[in-house]
Parts: sequence; structure tokens; C-alpha cells
Amino acid sequence: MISKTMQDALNAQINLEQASAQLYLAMSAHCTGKSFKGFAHWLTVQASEETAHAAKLIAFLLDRGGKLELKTIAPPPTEFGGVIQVFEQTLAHEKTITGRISALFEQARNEKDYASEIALQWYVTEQVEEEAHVGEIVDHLRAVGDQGGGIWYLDSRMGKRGTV
Ligand code: OFO
Repeated sequence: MISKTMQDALNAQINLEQASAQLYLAMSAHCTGKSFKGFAHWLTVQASEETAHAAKLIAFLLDRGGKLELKTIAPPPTEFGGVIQVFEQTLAHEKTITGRISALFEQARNEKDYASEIALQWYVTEQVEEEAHVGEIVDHLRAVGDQGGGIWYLDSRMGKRGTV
């Protein structure tokens, strides 16, 4: 049986993963509004990944006999600036999530909750991948700038991201 403190922490993380999905859907709509359909597609796929991250945590919580407590999700912004800023905000968001995952992992370790620690290892690894991937996109965007043909080339590449 999972502890109440770990149950609360996992529920908070489930809420955060779902808030991430909402944020990326809002960013995707913002990019569509600027005719960057490739960046919009990438962000929609990212939103689906976040929903999958939440679902994986929910399954774990329930397997441990925990209680799911869904919470209200605060609405995300509707304006994000240019595409470079969109991805800079994405990177900043992912860094925040990494910090939360690290705190959760530490909590599991302090509580000697080995099952949670092992389950959270997947998220630790996933965050390394998320930050590396988004960081690369930010680097490419900064290199081409948000004017001219380079950004449209990147847009077409981003549109090729496979679905989850
Ligand atoms: Fe769930 O990894 Fe992004 O936020």
C-alpha cells in the first residue's frame, strides 16, 4: 500500500502532466495561428505524450492501492510570442518538470518506497530525453532566426514527428 504522502505527491504530478498537455495544446494552437503547421503538429504530439505520462502514473498509483484525486487544471496562456519563444518556454517548462520529478524521486528514496523509486526512474530518463530534444530545437531555431526560409524548413521537419 502506498503512503498518503506519496499518493499526494503522485496525484500532484499527474495534475502537472495533464497541465503540460494543456500547455502544449495551447502552444500548438498558437503556432497554427501563425501558419506554422509543423511546429503545431510537434506540439500536439507532445501534448499526447504528456497525457500518456499522466496515464502511466495513474496506472501505477492504482496498482499500489492508491486513490486517484484529479484536480482542476489552471488554464494555460493563449499568447506565447514568436516560435523561438514558444520553444524557449517549452524548454523552461521541461526543466521545471525535471525538478519536480527529481523531488518525487528523492521523496520515494527517503520513504524507502522502492516500487515508486523504480517507477520514477522511467520519468528521470524521459526528462533527460525531453530536455535534450527541446534544447536541440531551441538551438536550431536560434541559428536560423524567426525570419526567412530557414524557419519554414524547420517547420516542415517538425511536421514529420511520429505520433505516440
Ligand atoms: Fe511529462 O514530460 Fe514533459 O512535461
